[in-house]
Amino acid sequence: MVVTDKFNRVSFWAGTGKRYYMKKGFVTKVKALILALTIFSCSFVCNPKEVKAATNLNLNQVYNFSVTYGSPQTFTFQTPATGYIRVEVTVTDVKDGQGKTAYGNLIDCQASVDNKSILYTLIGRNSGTKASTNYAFAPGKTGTINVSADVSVPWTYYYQIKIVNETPENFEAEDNNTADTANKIKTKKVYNGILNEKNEDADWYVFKAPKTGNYRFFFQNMDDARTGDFFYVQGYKKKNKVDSRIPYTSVHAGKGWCKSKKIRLKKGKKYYIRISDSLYDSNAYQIKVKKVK
Ligand SMILES: [Ca+2]
Ligand SMILES: [Ca+2]
Repeated sequence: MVVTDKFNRVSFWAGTGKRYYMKKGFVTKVKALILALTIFSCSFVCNPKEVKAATNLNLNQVYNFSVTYGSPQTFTFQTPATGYIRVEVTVTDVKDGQGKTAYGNLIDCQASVDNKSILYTLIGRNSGTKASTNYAFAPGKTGTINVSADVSVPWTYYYQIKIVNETPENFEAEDNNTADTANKIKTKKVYNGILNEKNEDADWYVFKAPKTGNYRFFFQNMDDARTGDFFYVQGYKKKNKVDSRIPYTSVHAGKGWCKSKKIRLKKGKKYYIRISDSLYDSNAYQIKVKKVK
């Protein structure tokens, strides 16, 4: 936009985001406008990646795209209100410069949420579907997927993207990484959660005893036993006071429900559980609490 300021200078915005100034006597507004348009159009030609808006993808929808060498593609998505996500990518076909099916070269696919990498893989015609592991994030975070063909051949790679959103019942609500943001749990319900990559996630839960009595907490590692995965649980009498009745204990895949000792609580007393430190990435788990004799 061309304007004249109090110093009698003509200025205009260019596509580069800069404001350019000129003396009014030097150039007319019309000339400034022509120059602005020239620089703006040049910015399109010179920096196509900067001005091309990324395509936003919906969850649980299959998208078909194609990519060629020298034209990397960027997509965005938003993390869901509940449940967990994973990104799935499949190369469905590859054509060479003559339009014949080609094999051998791979495309590069990277996905991240909030600058945390969740997928980095090379995919070809025979790779099948490559998927990230499952991740639980706070709602409304922006995810990014970058796809590129890095080998300098005139091939076209056809591929599919699906961002899967699974929504188990009573699923944890991130961010619950501190006692202050603990998720509330009650008896007679099973709660589901996922620990993202090791040392990057902790899930806090708080239980408020509805009656004075004994309670027992149960934890289950939902990963396949063959993964050898485990995570840790720790009980807290208060937000910052660990309880030796539920010491820092590992919960292993394939072991079913692991139960705590009896915890005696007065009516209205809060008790905290911290689930953390999964050995590998994306450890799914369940937690429940029962009143016992
Ligand atoms: Ca979590
Ligand atoms: Ca968490």
